[in-house]
Amino acid sequence: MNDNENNSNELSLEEMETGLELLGAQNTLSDFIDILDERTVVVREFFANYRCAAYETETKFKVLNERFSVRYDSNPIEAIKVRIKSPESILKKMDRKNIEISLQSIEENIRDIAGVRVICSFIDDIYKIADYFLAQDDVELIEVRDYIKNPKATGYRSLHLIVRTPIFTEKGKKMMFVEVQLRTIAMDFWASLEHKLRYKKNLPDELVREIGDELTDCAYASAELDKRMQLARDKMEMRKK
Ligand code: 0O2
Repeated sequence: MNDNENNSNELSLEEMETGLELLGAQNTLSDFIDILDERTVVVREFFANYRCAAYETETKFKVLNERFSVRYDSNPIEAIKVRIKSPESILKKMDRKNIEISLQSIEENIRDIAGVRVICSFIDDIYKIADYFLAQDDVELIEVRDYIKNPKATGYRSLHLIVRTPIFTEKGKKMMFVEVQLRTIAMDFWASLEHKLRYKKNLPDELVREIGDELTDCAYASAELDKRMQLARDKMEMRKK
């Protein structure tokens, strides 16, 4: 909303002050604003920690890509994307998993607030990059979900790693959960389009089913494409030796 718009639902400072007095509040308006600010700072710090963890992890992959380019004369990583789960998406997940609503409980139970997506050219590169990443002594592996070897029913493929990695705050070292999703360009292309189509609203059930089947077929086709590209690369590598 435009700042200049006059919103009749908003209270002026004087009205808020009078309201607090009427409620018999002990705090002055400035105390009240301080309390709100403190809470906001805690929440901002909470999300900032995840952003830092995602940036630290992103840097690790950038560095790995650089090392590979020197050593093997190739860049296995095409792109890296960082995302922080939205509060709305966190709340939905908490509801689905029946998790108590508190920052501590979110921190302990939701492990994909910081997400780093690494897009590689070839399937082999995914496993190679994952191995080098996990070999770093400040990366603690919590869980691997290999949706490349075992695709989801939708056809979704990616290698998911849940790790814990440190960030360094003014208060000291803090271990943070990060979810890393490694995929090929074809896997990413499919997942991005599928995500857009799957969440289109107000479609009749019949059409949703039909599109779902079509998308699963596309996933098989894109997996086939990945295999053929890998084979082509293997042939070239053999030739070089
Ligand atoms: P967003 O917007 O990326 O946050 P868990 O509670 O961890 O056991 P969860 O979170 O369902 O269960 O874990 P899963 O299925 O291993 O991985 C979830 C993430 O993988 C999703 O994040 C997607 O990013 C991706 N994903 C999984 N299945 C599919 C799929 O069928 N299609 C697409 N396009 N992506 C998929 P979020 O939390 O759903 O969303």
